[in-house]
Formats: sequence, C-alpha cells, structure tokens
Amino acid sequence: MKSSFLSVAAAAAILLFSGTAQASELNLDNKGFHAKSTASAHAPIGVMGDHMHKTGEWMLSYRYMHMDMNGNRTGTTHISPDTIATTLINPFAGGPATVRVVPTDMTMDMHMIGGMYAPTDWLTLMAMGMWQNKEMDHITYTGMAGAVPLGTFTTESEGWSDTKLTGLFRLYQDPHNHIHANLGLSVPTGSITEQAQVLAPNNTRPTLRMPYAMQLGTGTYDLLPGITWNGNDGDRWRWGAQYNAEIRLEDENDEGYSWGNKHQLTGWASYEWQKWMSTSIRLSATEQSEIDGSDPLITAPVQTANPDNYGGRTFEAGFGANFIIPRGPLVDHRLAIEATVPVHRDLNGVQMERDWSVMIGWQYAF
Ligand SMILES: [Cu+2]
Repeated sequence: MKSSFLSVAAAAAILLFSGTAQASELNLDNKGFHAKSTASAHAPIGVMGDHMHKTGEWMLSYRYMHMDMNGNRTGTTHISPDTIATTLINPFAGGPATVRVVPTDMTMDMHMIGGMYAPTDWLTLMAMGMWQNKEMDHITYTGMAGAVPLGTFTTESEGWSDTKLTGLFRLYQDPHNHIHANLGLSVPTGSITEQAQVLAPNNTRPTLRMPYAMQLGTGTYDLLPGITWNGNDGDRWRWGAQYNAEIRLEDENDEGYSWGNKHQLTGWASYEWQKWMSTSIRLSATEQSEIDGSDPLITAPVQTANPDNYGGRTFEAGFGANFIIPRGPLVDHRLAIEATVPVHRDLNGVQMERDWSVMIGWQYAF
C-alpha cells in the first residue's frame, strides 16, 4: 500500500512540474475561452460546500463515488479472517464465544444529486440527496469454534440515504481570500432497518437486520457545521482548507443508537494549467467516535454487529483534476475527478479498511 501511494504521489509531482513548463511555453490560455469561470475556481470535487454563488445564480450537480474496502485491521495493523474468527470476542449472550462471520470485501456506490442557489451575495443555499448501493462479502466459519470455513455469502442494501440542507454564509472576502461558514442539517431519510439473508455458522440461512455499516442512513437529525477558506495567488495557484463535522442532534434513533460524531479537516492546493483545466493535491484527516447505544435486532456473531467496532482516525491523500468546457454548446459545464488513497488508519476495534475511492462529478451554474 505504502509503495503504491508513493508512486501515485511521484507521478502527480512529475505531472505538476512538467506541465508548468509546457503551459508557459504554449500559453494557450485565452484562445477561444468563452466560459464565465475557470477550472480551478472550484475545490477538488470531493470537497462539499467549497464555494458560494453570486446573487440569483443556480447550480446543479451530480457526483458519483465508488469506494472499495478489502481486508480488516485492528488499530493500525492488518488482521486475517482466521485470527478474527478464533480470537475476537462475540459480545452477545447466548452465541459463540468468538465471532464466526468475517467480512472480507465491501464496495459502496453513491449517486449524489445537488442544487445550489444564492438568494443574496452573502448566502448560498445548498441541498443534496444521495442514492447508494452497498455490497459486503463475508466468510462464515463452521460451528462454535475453530477455523474451518463453511462458505461465503454477500449482502446488499440499496436506496436513498440522508438528505442534507446547508447554508453557506460569507464571512470575509478580499481579492486573494474568501472565508465562509457552512451550517447544515442532515434529515434522516435513509432506511436503518434493511435486512438480508445470511449464512449462519450452523449452516442455516436466516434473514436478519443488517449491521450498522450496511444501513443507508444515520436515523438521527445531524448538525453539519463547518468553515471554509479559499486562497489564491492571483495567477495559477489556488489553495484552501475546510473543517467540517457531523454532530448528532439526538441521543438515539428509533432503533436505539446514534453514530459517533465525526470531525474532518482537509486542505488542498491546485494549479491551473489552462483556464479550462487544473489539477489538485489534497490531504484530509477524519476522526469519528464509535456508535453509542445499540440496535437490539443486530446481534449476529460478526464484528460489524458490535458498536465498538466503528470510528477511528484516518488520513487520506487525494489527487484530482477539474475541467470547464471553454466553448461550444456545453460551455460552462464542469467535469471533475478525484481519487483518494489512505495514508494512515487507526481504527477502533476490528474493522474493514478503506483502500481507495474515486469520485467523478458534473456541475453547471446558470
Ligand atoms: Cu455551486
């Protein structure tokens, strides 16, 4: 993992420096560029609520994200399925002493549809809905103990997630800096009662409520506070930083638990090769607490059923590119892509680990 991250970073650096020379030699910037904005006016596509709009301006957006998780870790170290099945305590009374089902792979696909509108210069309103699909592969071990595999199975959940309504409030602006506050509310429109058929250690196939990780929403109203700073050198470089959080506004949802509060700090820099194209590097640090409380229907002997096996600290690096269509019938349409890889993970308990994700997006302001 470490070596692949370094090679991605090296490739990005080479791209960055070789492009600097080319762009200044060719100086194609102003030829046929008719768009109202430039590529690097927006942050990397993975940053939400990064920019505001002018009075009366609307924006529509669509983002697609794919996330891939493979294998498990405890804290910062890798742990094998056999070790988990023979050593990780199953906390639920009446079951086996250790967990007997271990997740091995998970994918998430998210489709995010957003709208923005600025009723006045100091306020931009933003709404975002999300449809998601989650799939998790598991290995089931035979009986109450030992490391003999019984078989594998996959669970899937799909549907709308929670809906986010946010206001962006301009706090400060000069030619080189823009600062705004983000204040949002997450409305619990995502289901938290999704079920799936599983392969149990006694070789039966019951249908059970899926563990927390496979549910589609948080089940609670959540506050989404944040602050965003965008800076630029008046030429080709831009940078920014954002703090954002998810704070649960209720002690527990209808099923008896709440997700841990989440805090994220991210910073990025971008370089505009041409007015229609920029590339970016981003770092982000995320901290989330474990789940508080529990759903009494989630008691299977699997690590994901234990609320303590949630949350932790992760550092990720992102490499992105922004494009704006400079002329023609699709002038002003934006396209962007960003890939992220983990740099450091320190997870609570035993959890699947996030390996990489990629987001592509389309945005259009009018
Ligand atoms: Cu916008």
